[in-house]
Amino acid sequence: MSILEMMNKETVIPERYKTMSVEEIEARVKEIKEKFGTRLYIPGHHYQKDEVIQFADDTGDSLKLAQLSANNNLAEYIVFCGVHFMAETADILTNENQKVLLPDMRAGCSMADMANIEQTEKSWVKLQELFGDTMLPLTYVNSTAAIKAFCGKHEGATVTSSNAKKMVKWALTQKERIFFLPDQHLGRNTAFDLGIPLEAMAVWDPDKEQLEYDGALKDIKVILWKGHCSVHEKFTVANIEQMRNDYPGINIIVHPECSHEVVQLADYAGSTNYIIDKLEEADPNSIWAVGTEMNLVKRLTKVHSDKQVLSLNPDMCPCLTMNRIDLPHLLWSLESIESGSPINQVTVEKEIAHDAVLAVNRMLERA
Ligand code: CIZ
Ligand code: SF4
Repeated sequence: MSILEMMNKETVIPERYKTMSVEEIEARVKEIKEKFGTRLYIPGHHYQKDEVIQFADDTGDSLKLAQLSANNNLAEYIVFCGVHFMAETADILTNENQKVLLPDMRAGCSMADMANIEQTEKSWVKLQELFGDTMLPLTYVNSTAAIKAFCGKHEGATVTSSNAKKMVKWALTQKERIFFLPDQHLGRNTAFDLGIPLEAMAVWDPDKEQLEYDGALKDIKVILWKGHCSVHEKFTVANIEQMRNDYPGINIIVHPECSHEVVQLADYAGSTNYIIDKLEEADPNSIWAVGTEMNLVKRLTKVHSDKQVLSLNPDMCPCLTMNRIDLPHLLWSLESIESGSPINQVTVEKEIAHDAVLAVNRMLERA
């Protein structure tokens, strides 16, 4: 579902949640959590605000949270503090008796919205005219359930930023080339890490229905969908140069959703879990510039008070859609469960879920 579709579907949060004090909201959230006990499960993504994370039963990346939700047979209600595609994955992996709720339906992901299923199907037909049956589709988990289902149907799989390398390697044992959606940067950075030269990568522009590439088609190993994360694209080479100039000896660590140039200049690149672990292991007094979503960077700064942890871009804003989930929306969601009429339930159509599971399972079997 695109952000626009979600907004149209959305019911608006009642005014009274906006007038309650933080203390009142926190007290009610605690009360409902206690009342429901194990019947309620609140997973919180690393990019969520602290005001919400404090109530999370578990924190993690999208895949870990979806798996924890699926393994949690006691939870009747899963209030997913993250964005829409994560709640969809949780719904796909959980059983029919479990309801997945997203506290604010406007919490989408602009990257996931860059690949809709109609364009993807159309693009596939065009690309098959060029490449025949030589492509395997892979999609980053940051994509709609329909795109995951598309990959499932065409023998492909999902990937996360933690297992992308393994999955791309596997995909290239299945077919001559991969079609990687929707994040060109994760696709490019991963393939490059595996030794595939930039010259063997083409970018598919779904709006112009054009392949951006200078060379011979037969040499293309990776076809990258022209999508990106609007948060991570704001980390630049100039930011890195500035940091190295201002803080000699600084360590630069970035997420692979950043551009290839930024990843190449950084000292380390990896998923949210990788970044968290790397800072955990770091020497006291070391200095770090982190290129990922601000809520996580702020949390790392707080947790590692013995180190200096900065945002790679000092003018960075948090991911706006992640930030849609706040205390009032969390309480609204919990009270709707308490009243017996849960709102903002995320449900993936059966047929889509069936094919999407194929793509997710191909990843889980290998990574
Ligand atoms: O998959 C996730 O949770 C995201 C969005 C990033 C990561 O690196 O964990
Ligand atoms: Fe999507 Fe980027 Fe926000 Fe992650 S940080 S949810 S990829 S827009």
